[in-house]
Amino acid sequence: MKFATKAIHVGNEPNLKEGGSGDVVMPIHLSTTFARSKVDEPTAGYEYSRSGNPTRYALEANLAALENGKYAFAFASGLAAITNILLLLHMGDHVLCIDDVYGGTRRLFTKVLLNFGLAFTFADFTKAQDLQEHVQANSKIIWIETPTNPLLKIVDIASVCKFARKKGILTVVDNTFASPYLQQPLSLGADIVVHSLTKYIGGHSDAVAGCVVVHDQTLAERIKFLQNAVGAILSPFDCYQVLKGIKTLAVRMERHNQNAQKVVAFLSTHKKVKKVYYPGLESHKGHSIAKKQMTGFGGMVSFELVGDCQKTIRFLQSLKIISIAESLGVVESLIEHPASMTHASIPKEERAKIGLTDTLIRISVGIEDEQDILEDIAQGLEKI
Ligand code: P1T
Repeated sequence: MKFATKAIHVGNEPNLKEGGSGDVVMPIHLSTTFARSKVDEPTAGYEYSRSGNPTRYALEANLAALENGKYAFAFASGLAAITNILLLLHMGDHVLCIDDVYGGTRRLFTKVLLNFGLAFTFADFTKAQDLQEHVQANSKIIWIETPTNPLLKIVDIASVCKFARKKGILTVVDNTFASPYLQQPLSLGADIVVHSLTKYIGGHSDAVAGCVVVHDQTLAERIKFLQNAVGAILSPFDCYQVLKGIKTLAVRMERHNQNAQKVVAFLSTHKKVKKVYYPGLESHKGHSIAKKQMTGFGGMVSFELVGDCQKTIRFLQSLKIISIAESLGVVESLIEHPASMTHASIPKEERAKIGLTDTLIRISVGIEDEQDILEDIAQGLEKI
């Protein structure tokens, strides 16, 4: 089955058996618990909704299919999914993380999990040959975001996975920015894929959610255990919302790609724009790797204006259709100032080290008419 078909059908198969209702949409199973006819055996396969729920299983089956994985687990947010992965580790273990990651991920690592005896190194290993100098004897996970948030760096997934596998280190790819439509890390050798479903996969700014996808059965069993033991599961209603969003993922991603390319072309030639970050640009350092491992360059674009931070803020506040808001990957175009919004929890000197300046702007190009998006940006630039 091809991607767009899987997105619509997997998990939503109508139950046409005797007694089945034939719904073409997975119903929302709100029951918190499931009755059984025998004490020692769940009669219909379900016990208690934290450990298993029909609507959640439908979403999880769909997500596993989209990522070409075998097992998926849905969580209450992207950060809840990320936390559950880190709970695979033990005190004293080390994580090597790409230096440019979502500010909330970095905050979780450095301000929460560090206190539980895990160690973290943030480094730019976009050139996979640089990995050797950063791994330690106790390294257990290499954490990749690609494209990264917000600088849109590209990490060579296949090369990193090859290196990690030889050393017995797990590779985790946060695939939120690409979505499984554009990139499938498990097929490139990654052990674990994580998503904030709040973004492209859900796509409509109406559900905060996350997921973990794996191939390996032993890993899957441990993650399932943690999902239940920790309890940060996704509610049946939100599972339904995400399943509904997924049905249009393929068409939405095509439009995000097209609209972003138009925005990039416009910004790249504008005299008030200093720099554009987009992996689709031939001048982007990771362009050839992006071309190899992605089927499109996505809807995220970052850029810097000529001038100072005040000018940057003035531009953002003069936009009319594009909303200033955190989040991304949704039908509406959103714009933000990472230094004071999504990445404000990272100390300024750390931000400076990775090149995240106070004049950086990140836009999540939505699927509105491209002309309206371009006109809004143009009128905003005229005001500064
Ligand atoms: O917001 P939540 O669903 O918990 O997902 C966290 C998360 C994980 N990974 C990446 C790459 C992310 O971008 C995010 C959330 N990011 C934003 C809210 C943002 O505006 O960048």
